[in-house]
Amino acid sequence: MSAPVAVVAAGSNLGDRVETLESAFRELAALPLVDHVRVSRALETVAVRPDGEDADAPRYLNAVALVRTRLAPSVLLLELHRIEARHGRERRERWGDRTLDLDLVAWGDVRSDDARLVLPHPRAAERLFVLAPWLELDPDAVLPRAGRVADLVARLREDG
Ligand code: PH2
Ligand code: MG
Ligand code: MG
Repeated sequence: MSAPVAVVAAGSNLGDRVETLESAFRELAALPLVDHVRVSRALETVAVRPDGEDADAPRYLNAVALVRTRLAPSVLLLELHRIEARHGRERRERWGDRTLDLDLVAWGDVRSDDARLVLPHPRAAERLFVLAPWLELDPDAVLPRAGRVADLVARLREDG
């Protein structure tokens, strides 16, 4: 049986965003027990803050990687945090500007309500900057708990 697919969303709105995303995905692909990585195109997006879109903030580049891996979700998350740290990620304010954010959006169809790792990512269903690049890589993608990614994208585009 082939290894499960994890969905990793990347975002950067500080520094050399293209170089940061490319190098983060290279590091992801080089992890042990990661067999195969497919990366979407990068989208330029307006920063979302806790109180809505902020057109004055530096814009993000967002992309998604589909990762075939036998790393357990908690181990993969730890590795994502290590890659973020190597790219100078600082955690000061919630949803503040950052050199690199790597979120584990889904790991196979696993559902988890563990405080350290909620799966799927609790806000993924509302985020076009996660769902649109994911859909590009997999037109049949399903976000557990929320439904078909194609339907979620269509709904967000209608509302948006
Ligand atoms: N990530 C956030 C908060 N806001 N906005 C955009 N456009 N892209 C992001 O990746 C993003 C965000 C928290 O992780
Ligand atoms: Mg995030
Ligand atoms: Mg994050």
